[in-house]
Amino acid sequence: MVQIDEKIESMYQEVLKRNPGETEFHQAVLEVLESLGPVVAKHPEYLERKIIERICEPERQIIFRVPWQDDKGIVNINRGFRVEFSSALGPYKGGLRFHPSVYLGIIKFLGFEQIFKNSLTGLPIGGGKGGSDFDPKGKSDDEVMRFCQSFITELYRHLGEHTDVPAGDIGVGGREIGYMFGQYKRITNRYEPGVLTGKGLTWGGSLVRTEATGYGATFFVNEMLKARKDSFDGKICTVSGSGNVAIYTIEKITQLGGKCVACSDSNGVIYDEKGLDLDLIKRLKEVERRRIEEYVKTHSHAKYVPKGNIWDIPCQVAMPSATQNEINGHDATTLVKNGCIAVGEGANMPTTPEGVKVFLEAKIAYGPGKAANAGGVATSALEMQQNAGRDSWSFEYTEKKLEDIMINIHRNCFETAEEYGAPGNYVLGANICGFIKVANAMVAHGLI
Ligand code: NDP
Ligand code: 2IT
Repeated sequence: MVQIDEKIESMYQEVLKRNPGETEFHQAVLEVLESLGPVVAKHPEYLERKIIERICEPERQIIFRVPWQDDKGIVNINRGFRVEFSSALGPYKGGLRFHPSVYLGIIKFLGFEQIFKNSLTGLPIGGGKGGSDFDPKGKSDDEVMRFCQSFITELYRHLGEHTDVPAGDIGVGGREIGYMFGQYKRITNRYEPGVLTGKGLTWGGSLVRTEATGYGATFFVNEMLKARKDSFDGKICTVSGSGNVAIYTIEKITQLGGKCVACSDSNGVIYDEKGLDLDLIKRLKEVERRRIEEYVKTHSHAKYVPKGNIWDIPCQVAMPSATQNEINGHDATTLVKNGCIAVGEGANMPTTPEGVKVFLEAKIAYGPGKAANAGGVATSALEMQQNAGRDSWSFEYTEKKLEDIMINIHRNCFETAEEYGAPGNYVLGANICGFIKVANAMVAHGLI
């Protein structure tokens, strides 16, 4: 058992008891609670008001049936979720994940992380997350549309620009947001763009939202490198996944002078020592919805390793951008041994607790997801801002805002870590800085 402040230990035990079997949620809670000992020592009011116990209990959890018909006319039933975790700082905000592995424990870990991530952005957004165990892989556009329509036909009653504003996550991108927005509009008879983010550019979307998570994570790593008087210039980088976050991480790293040599999907790893051909990856993944192994059909010099482990490939910067717990203790040790000096988490909780320990002990620049990948949701908040003002901003203006937000998050995490006696520990910095703002709002709002 990891040592945590004893006052907090019993709170964690209570979380385990109240949420049996939700291992990812337990992991996310423990990681935050482990940072909070010195915070409650300084702020006894948080203990009196039971802020930690309250923050670990979602304000509302919605679980619903999603029936839909496939192209053969066969009826399918999936389960839908929306966990509205915290509205202390604004309307519930967070993505929807469509993946067969989704169950309540995954949505709760993501929703819990989202509270602190959204707080770090400095923008007025609370934390929530949702999704379904629906598997979009291999489904036709019509099947995806019917599923999305059924999903939103139940969820719409809980949404609203001042209430709860979903967006994308794994398996949910522009296509799915379009179908959900269309159905929301039809049911409510309201053109309410602020109800979903990640919309298309001609119907309320924001420039840079597509790029935001990957660009933001890369800006964050760039700041960590600058703090060590270093840069991306000439660095060999590996980026796991080949979805939205991975693609725009590769793009920004390349723009900043780094060289990405590997990416992946759940089937295997692509290694291209000449540097990844991003135009090809975009065409395969964004346009044709194919698997990454097809990369080698165009570039025969590149290698595809089925079931390969991307973290075995030597790199100086690693950007996990696929899913939770994709870097274990062994992978982290391999990365450090192979000369990795920085890790920026585009994905949510991609590193296991053992892996995190390895990175912290090696004192490499380690940017945890809730700080490093906050650029996606921050740009969602910018999309909401543009929707509220019936405005649309240029790419350059929006990207500059994103970069400033990431610089700010980095500075706040860096300074908080120093203030609490753990210089360079962005895990502690992010957890404490994210938590305090939410806790103070909760104290101000009274016992609700
Ligand atoms: P996408 O669906 O666009 O891409 C996901 C990628 O990760 C795919 O390459 C997928 O491979 C791979 N992947 C997913 N699940 C697994 C798994 N269980 N094992 C191995 N590989 C897997 O999703 P995003 O790029 O949007 O999301 C990636 C990560 O970034 C997630 O952790 C998400 O929570 C996080 N994130 C996303 C944000 C956003 O704005 N989209 C914002 C902040 C964080 P395959 O096709 O084989 O499944
Ligand atoms: O994990 C995340 O921050 C997201 N999937 C983006 C959430 C959002 O509301 O843009």
